[in-house]
Amino acid sequence: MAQDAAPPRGAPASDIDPFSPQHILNPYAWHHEMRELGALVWLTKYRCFFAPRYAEAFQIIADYQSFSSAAGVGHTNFNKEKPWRQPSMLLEADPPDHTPRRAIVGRILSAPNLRVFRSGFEVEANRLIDRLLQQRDVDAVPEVAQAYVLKVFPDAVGIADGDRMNLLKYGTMVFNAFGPQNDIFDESVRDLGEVGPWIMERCQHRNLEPGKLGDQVYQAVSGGQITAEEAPILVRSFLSAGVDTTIDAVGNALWSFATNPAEWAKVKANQGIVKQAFEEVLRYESPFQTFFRTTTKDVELAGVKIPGNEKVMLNIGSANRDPRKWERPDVFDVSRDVRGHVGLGYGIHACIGQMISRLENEVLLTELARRKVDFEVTGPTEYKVHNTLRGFTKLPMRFKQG
Ligand code: OVV
Repeated sequence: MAQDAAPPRGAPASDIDPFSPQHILNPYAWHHEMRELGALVWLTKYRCFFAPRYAEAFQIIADYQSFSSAAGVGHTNFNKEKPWRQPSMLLEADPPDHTPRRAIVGRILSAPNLRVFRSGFEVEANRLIDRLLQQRDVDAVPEVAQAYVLKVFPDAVGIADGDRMNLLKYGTMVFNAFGPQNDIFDESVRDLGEVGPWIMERCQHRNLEPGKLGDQVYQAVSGGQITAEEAPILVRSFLSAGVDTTIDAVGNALWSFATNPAEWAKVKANQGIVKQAFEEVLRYESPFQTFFRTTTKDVELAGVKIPGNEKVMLNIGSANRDPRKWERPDVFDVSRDVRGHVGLGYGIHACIGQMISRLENEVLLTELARRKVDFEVTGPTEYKVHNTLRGFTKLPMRFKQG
């Protein structure tokens, strides 16, 4: 690891490129290296700080007054550069603007409001499992994770069937755009085509099934809580954030259990631990790995003075495997006390869709466990080369009745 002779601004420096395909595909070794290097590391290539350990990552996401989201949670600083799309009203906003929007959407995505969806998710999970037990050999990315999530989630939002692969193209772009404008970013822009307008059309009230989650956002317009112009942008957040992340979580869960059969045996023996086991998946293989905040003023962090309007990079995958916080962090252990993991963030910007994503995953895992289904990895897997998400592009698996 080459280091500058004089590390800028009192922090150790590294010339590593966290967004190179090699590092994306094998993240845990360089996470370890960065955590050992320091609590705050200056990335010479991107001219920004990186907080690789749990304590500072937590401090940053908890302190939304010093570490802003309104300048974007990607590498692009909206104070200096124009964002590629109209900013999210939730993700890319600070209080006070953020607060009422969060309250409205938070209520729509709350556990009590989602209860009506459970039985439908169970039906779809069981249909899928029937299919898997018949086929036996599948690529679990398209045939399990994508098939299930692209069915149940857009249905819950109230999006019509058809062209749902567009949701994946859009999500890929949205999450790659949180990284630097590298080749990975350029490729997802090229793939985008007419998907942007397609997404915005799906967000219009006339295209959303009455009573479902998207329509509920528009009901807040008639209630006077948000304006008619704001509603489609809020629905856009569902479609941006809710698809890829949950698909990756399903794939990462299947892989984690398949490669740790003793842990799956515990879940089969006691489905009461599914919830906790899924949280361990989020810690062990966090789908949303990398994002940024922007300092609102001079801030001192880990003894380093960071000037205002500077990007600070976080990696929750690294925080979730920091041995300063976790015992045996590289071990997948569904029995551990996983409370405090930051796989879904923390504080005012903690994942607002966490209850529906958990519901999707918990229902699928519960049904697999209840039916005593076993699954194994049967061939070479491939991870996505993606600026911010960790998940599989290829996951060959065999499912069988245990
Ligand atoms: C958490 C997240 C990721 C991507 C997009 C959005 C949110 C959004 O609100 O659009």
